[in-house]
This record gives sequence, structure tokens and C-alpha cells, in this order.
Amino acid sequence: MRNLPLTITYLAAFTSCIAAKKETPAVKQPNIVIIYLDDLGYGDLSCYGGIGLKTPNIDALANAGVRFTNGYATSATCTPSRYGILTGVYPWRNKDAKILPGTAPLIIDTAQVTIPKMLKTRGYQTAVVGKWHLGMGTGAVDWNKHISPGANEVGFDYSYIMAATQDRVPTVYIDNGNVDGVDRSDPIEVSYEKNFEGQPTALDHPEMLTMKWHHGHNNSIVNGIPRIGFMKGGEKAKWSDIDLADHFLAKAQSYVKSHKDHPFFLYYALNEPHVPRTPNPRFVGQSGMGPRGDAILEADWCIGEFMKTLETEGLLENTLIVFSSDNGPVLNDGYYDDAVEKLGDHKPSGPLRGGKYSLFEAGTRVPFITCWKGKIQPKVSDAMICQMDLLASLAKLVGSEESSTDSKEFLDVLMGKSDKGRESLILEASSRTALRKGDWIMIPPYKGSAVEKFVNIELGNSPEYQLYNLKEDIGQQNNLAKSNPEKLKEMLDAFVAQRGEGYVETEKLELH
Ligand code: NG6
Ligand code: CA
Repeated sequence: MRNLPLTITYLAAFTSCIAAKKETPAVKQPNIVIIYLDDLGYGDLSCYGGIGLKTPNIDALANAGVRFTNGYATSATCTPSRYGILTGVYPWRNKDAKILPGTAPLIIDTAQVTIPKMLKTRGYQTAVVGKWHLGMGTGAVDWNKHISPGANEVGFDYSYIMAATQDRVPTVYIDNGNVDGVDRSDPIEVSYEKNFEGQPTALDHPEMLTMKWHHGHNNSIVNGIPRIGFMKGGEKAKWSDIDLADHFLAKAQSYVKSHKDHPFFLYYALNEPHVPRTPNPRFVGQSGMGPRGDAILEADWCIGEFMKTLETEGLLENTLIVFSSDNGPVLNDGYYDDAVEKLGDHKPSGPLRGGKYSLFEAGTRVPFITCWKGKIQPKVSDAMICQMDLLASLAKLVGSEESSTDSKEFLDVLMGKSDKGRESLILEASSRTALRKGDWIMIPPYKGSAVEKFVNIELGNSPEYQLYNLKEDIGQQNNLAKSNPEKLKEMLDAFVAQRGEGYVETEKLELH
């Protein structure tokens, strides 16, 4: 009883403290930037031990932040990975999450949680600049009118994007759902079925080509480059390939400058080093590895310039940056561009087996870096983390409860404060799936695919089960499925429990 007045005083002080806290404006939410490259391999950066290229600007992020050695995309190709990173849902749950043509409808449900939507509920301004490749509209798109639904309808207040890929038509920029530079007197028409009368294609006008196609890529010719799909009109709207990286960089920089006064989320999705590799003349010859190497140097330069903008705007201390790639590397992805011939000793996959399209590690294990000046201390983390986990982790960062079925919260891992990441992860490559659990990986039997011989990448398909211990065998050379049947069974049971029995249904990669 003697202490009662004191208790009341404490309580009163505590309550008034809470009240005061409510009234004080909340601590400013940090800006969040995801920098996403396209087809950049685990071994492509000097900070990941890459031997043929110097990437000082990306290395600076890695040296100041957490460099993950077990960071994964959800898939070994673009559309599914982008679906996974934005929605926090395994792409194999969505039958439409496959490499999309430029005319594909939007594959994210407009009612679905996405990173930008979640952040909007916490007062964020949100933007996407760069490659989209998640579909637009609901079916037959009229490219001369406002296109909806698209990026803006799944959470981005501002979108400045290419619809699909640089090698797919329409080869135009789309500004908040409207083709930039659309001209009613020269309407744009796009088809993936048939050519428009009188329009030259790579097959009937090879003399017009400045870049030769190797497989696929023999439809419409834009800027001397043969593409996938047919396009007519829109001359003024067509992008200049050599200026693409500069153009997206300028948009990303101007977004930061004009939105710096309130917390923002920017998803800056660069196209490099995806085909067709068209580095600006400033970078041509710089890598000594041909256009693929030059395009990586160009992307590295863009990231350096982007970081300078954050710095001059005084935002570095209040911005979390996540850097990664949508899938592993490929050299010959359909054009003759010296990627194979000039590779030298460089190993785009580093010590990993496979590459883009592959269920082997190099398909999905990618560079993954987090950086935040003053908040993240430099370190290398071996924790297993997936891009899909960003949704739940960023939600934790900003105090949101929103998440998804598959996203796991690893904010402390991203911040470098914990090394306890995922226990397991389903990996995907063109609808085929495998399980990583602890140090082990199990790949069920799958049929081969014609893509393998075109891209010259081992896709991980085999009539036998495959079981590897990544700790002892990072290059996946020793299949232990036969010698360790107990482990195989344990992995298969865990895989089926997560993936369901339907995992055997595979689809062939389309070659267009
Ligand atoms: C393939 C294309 C390849 C690339 C890929 C998508 C052919 C023969 N190959 O179908 O060049 O565009 O799709 O890459 O057309 S991704 O990184 O966007 O997934
Ligand atoms: Ca890609």
C-alpha cells in the first residue's frame, strides 16, 4: 500500500508518455529501393568473385552492406521471378506465371497483396521504372489508348516501363499505362500470331539486320534488330536501344528527386544484360567481353549514378537498398553477339552449375545484396533467403501486418543481424520444381527440353532423381540419390508436402 502513490505516479507518467508518443509525428519511414537486374549471374560481379569484369558501383553496395551467398530468385526465368518478388507467392501456384509475350494480359490479380500495395497502406509513394514483363490489360490491348489494368493497378502510383522484354514487341515505353509518344496518325499494332502486310521481318529482309539472330527472334525488325512478335506503326514511339539504360536511369533519378519529401518505394528494374545487348557507344568495347560484358558495365555505371542521386539528395541514411537479379546467366539467348566467343576466363555462374532456365543452382541462386548507410553493417551472410521473402520482411520494417502465403519474414537477416534464414525453398525453372532444404537439394526426374541445346546450358533434367549436398559439392557434380536413399526419401517427402503431387506436370519451354 505504501507504494501505491508512487505506482500511480509511474502509471501516469507512462500513460502521458504514450499519449505524447502518439502525438509526435512517427519516425520517418525509410525509403525502399529494389534494384533488379535481368539475367545477371552469380559469378558476374567482381564482389561475387567474378574474374572477367570489374563492377565497382555494385561492389560498393556489397562492401557497405550484406552480401548474401545463398540468395535466391523464385525462378530461373523472368516473369515467374518478377511475380514472386512482387507478390510473395510462389510462381508455380499461378499457371500464367511463365515467360510472357508482349501482348499477354496482366497476371497479378488486382486484389492480390503486392509489395507496393502493402507499402501504400503505410503511406508510401510507389513507383516502377524499367522492365515489367507481368502482362498488361485483359486480352486484346489497344496500344493507342490507355492500357489497364497494369502496374498502376497492382500498387504502383507511377509506372514507366517496357511491357515485356527488349527482344519482344511492342518496343515502346509505357508511361502510366499510355505509350510514350503515341501518335494517332501512326497507330501501333502488335501481334504474336502473324505479320502485318508489307512489314519486313528478319526472314524476308536479312539485309536490314544489324544484329543476327541465332534462334527465335526472326519476326519484326526494329532499329536493325530482329525481335519476337510482329509490330506495325508507332515509329515515333519506338525506343532507341542504345539509350534504353540511360532513359530508365533518368526516369529513376527524376522520380527520386521529385518524391524525396515523403517515403517512397522504387522498383528499378534494369534490362541489362538481357538480349539484345545494346550498350550505349560509351560502353562498347569497355569490358573486352563483347556486348554482354559491356552491358553489365553499363548497368554498374547506372547504379553508381543512381546512388549519387540518393547521396546528393541526402537520402542515403534513410534508404534501404535491395539489389538482385531475376534469374541466372545465359550467353547465347538467341542472337549472335560474341557473348560466347569473347567470354575468356569469366564464369557468369561462378562455381555453380547451370544458368538461366536451369534447375541447377545457377538458375536461381543470384547476387543478392542489402545496403543501408548507418543501419546495416558490412558482412557476408550465408543465410538462405529468397526474393519472395521481401514482402513479409518489408512489412515488418514498416509496421504492416500484410503478407502472403509463401513470403517469410527475415528482416533481421536482411539487416545483417541474424544468419538464420530459410530452412527450405522450392526452386522453379520453367514449371519444373526442386527442393532445397538445409545444405541439400533434390531434383525430381524431368524430361529433357529442346532449349538446352540452343542455349547450351544444363537445365538439370534427368530421368533419375538427383540429390546433392551443396556444402560439400557446390558445383552439383556428385549425385547422391542412389548412395543415400534415406536422405532422398526425406527430401522427396518434404518436397511433396510443400509442392503437392502435381509437381510432375511439366511444360516445355516455348521457343517462339
Ligand atoms: C525466350 C527467348 C529469350 C528470352 C527469354 C525470356 C527465344 C528463342 N528465346 O523464349 O531470348 O527472351 O524468352 O527471358 O525466343 S526472360 O529473362 O525475360 O525470362
Ligand atoms: Ca531475366
